[in-house]
Amino acid sequence: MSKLNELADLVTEGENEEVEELVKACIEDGIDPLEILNVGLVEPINVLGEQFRLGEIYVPELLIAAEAMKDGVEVLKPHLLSGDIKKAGKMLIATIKGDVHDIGKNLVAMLMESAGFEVVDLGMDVDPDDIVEAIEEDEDIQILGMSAMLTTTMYAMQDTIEALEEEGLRDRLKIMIGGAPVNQTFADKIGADVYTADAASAVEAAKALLS
Ligand code: B12
Repeated sequence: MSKLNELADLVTEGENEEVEELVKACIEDGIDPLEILNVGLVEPINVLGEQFRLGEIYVPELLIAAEAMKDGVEVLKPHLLSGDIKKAGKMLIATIKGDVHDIGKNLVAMLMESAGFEVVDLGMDVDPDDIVEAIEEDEDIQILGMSAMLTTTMYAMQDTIEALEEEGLRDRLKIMIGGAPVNQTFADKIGADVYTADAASAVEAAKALLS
């Protein structure tokens, strides 16, 4: 079995310490950090997601695997960071109100940082008013990124954009959205600038928005 397949199995089983050790071994073997991330750490979560959808596994199994994945990502993080001190721009990112899914949001934040962006991460379950306040207080923020994974929470993105409009802040920013239930049509509908399907394309889109 390849090291990356073994890593994916360990994430699935929630073996935190073994995941950390194997990520280190993969790095020592010279495997591309992005490949370690996508194949070894993220893919098993996607597979479990499908099993969860089919009712084959439950929330605890997901949580255990998600924690193991996060520990692996922490080990990997310094190897993804480019060390480029030139700031590409400043982004505020948050998982929207009512939603505690933060794995995807964290990956976007991490890849944005590795591409030279400064990232302010407000965390998960973030109220629109808190986003507005943070943007009001920091004039350097050029991009707002919002993540939602539930069909019930995606409309909190719209609430946030409306709240920004009310405060006259909307036109100061580029707004990016992401997460399983949203797409470009939804982005257009709520007045966001762009939707992207994954973290790597989020980086490309952010660069394009600011260029
Ligand atoms: C892991 C997970 C959980 C974990 C979350 C742990 C954590 N810390 O995040 C736990 C167990 C806590 C959880 C809880 C729940 N979950 Co859940 N969960 C998932 C699961 C399996 C994977 C999500 C994930 O992390 N994927 C991996 C990451 C890397 O992918 P991603 O999030 O899509 O992110 C990528 C892109 O979307 C994009 N992106 C993401 N955000 C952003 C932001 C920007 C700005 C941009 C540009 C791009 C971008 O880039 C990311 C990286 O490439 C999904 C199933 C799925 N297939 O999505 C269900 C899923 C989202 N959950 C679901 C449900 C129903 C729930 C619960 C309600 C379950 C329950 N009964 O309690 C609760 C909700 C709690 C809440 N209030 O939020 C449903 C939602 C259904 C719906 N239509 O709304 C899903 C789709 C599963 C299903 N098919 O039924 N869940």
